[in-house]
Amino acid sequence: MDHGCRLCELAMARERTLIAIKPDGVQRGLVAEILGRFERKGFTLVGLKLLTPSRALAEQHYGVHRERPFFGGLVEFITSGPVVAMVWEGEGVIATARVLIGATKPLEAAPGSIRGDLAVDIGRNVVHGSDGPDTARFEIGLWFQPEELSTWTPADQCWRTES
Ligand code: DAT
Ligand code: MG
Repeated sequence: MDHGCRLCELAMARERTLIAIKPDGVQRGLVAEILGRFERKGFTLVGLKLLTPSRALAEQHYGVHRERPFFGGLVEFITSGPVVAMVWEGEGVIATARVLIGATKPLEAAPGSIRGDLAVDIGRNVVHGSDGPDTARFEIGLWFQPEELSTWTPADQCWRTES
């Protein structure tokens, strides 16, 4: 799809991903720590709310894992308390957020990544991030109404990106 034209550049710059601080991250008081890593990196926060997900939301969100043995426990966990759902924007944000988050198994996650620094158990890996453009679009639509997202440009954007 990307053939280097101005429209593609604009679409890439407006790329968005769904990041969620799971109940363990909220309970452990890690909201500012996790949110701050995306903020300090230079991405733009365009959606933010705290909610305890319904079972229906959780089952849709993790629908691709429906047949896996851990699905029931995963849904129980993600619905067990408040989650901080966020939408972050920026060029390459989907893939780069996954790097910032680190591997699914925290013991294998690189030091410096969120899971590498802050978690030890795959069932308590503190944060979710969309894994690709189609997933990101689906998950953002699932967690947020369009009017809950703000399209804006930080006043210092020219100090973050050259163009
Ligand atoms: P990720 O969250 O890194 O995208 P995933 O989409 O494969 O990982 O799985 C979603 C979540 O399900 C993951 O964050 C933790 C849980 N999970 C995945 N594999 C698991 C397993 N083998 N045992 C227990 N929980 C697992
Ligand atoms: Mg995933």
